[in-house]
Amino acid sequence: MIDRLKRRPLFIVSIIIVAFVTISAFLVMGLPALSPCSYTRGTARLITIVADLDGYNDSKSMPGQWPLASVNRCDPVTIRFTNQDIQSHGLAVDSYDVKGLSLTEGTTQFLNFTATRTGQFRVYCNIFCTVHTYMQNSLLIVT
Ligand SMILES: [Cu+2]
Repeated sequence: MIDRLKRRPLFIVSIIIVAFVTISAFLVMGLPALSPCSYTRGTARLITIVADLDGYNDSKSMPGQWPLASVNRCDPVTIRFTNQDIQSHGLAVDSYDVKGLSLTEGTTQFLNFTATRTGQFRVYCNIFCTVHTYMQNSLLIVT
C-alpha cells in the first residue's frame, strides 16, 4: 500500500513529461501534414472568367478584389477563361499555375488543377494589355 502511494507522484510526473514532449514536438515541427488529395477527392468546381475591356467579369466597376471564387481543399477546379476582347489576355493563378494561359481574340481555354493547398491565391492577367490593372486582383480562396 505504501509502495503504491510512493509511486503515484512518479506516474504523474511521467504524464507531464510525455505531454510536454508531445506539445513541444507539435510546436517545433508544426501540425501534421494534411492528407494527400488522392485519398479525399472533393467536388468538381467550375469557375467562369470572361475577359474584355471591363476587366475580368466586369472587375473595372468592382471596388475590391474581383471576381472571387471559394472552393474546398482537394476540389478539382476548372477555370473556363474566355477572351471577348480583340487583344490578347492571360490568366494565371498564384502557386497553382503561374505560367497560366494566353488567349487571343475571341477564344476560350480551360485551366485545370486540384486545390491541394489552402489559402488565398491571386488570379491575374500575366501578359501586358491596355486594361491590365483591372485584371490583377481576382482571388481564389481555398479552405
Ligand atoms: Cu489582359
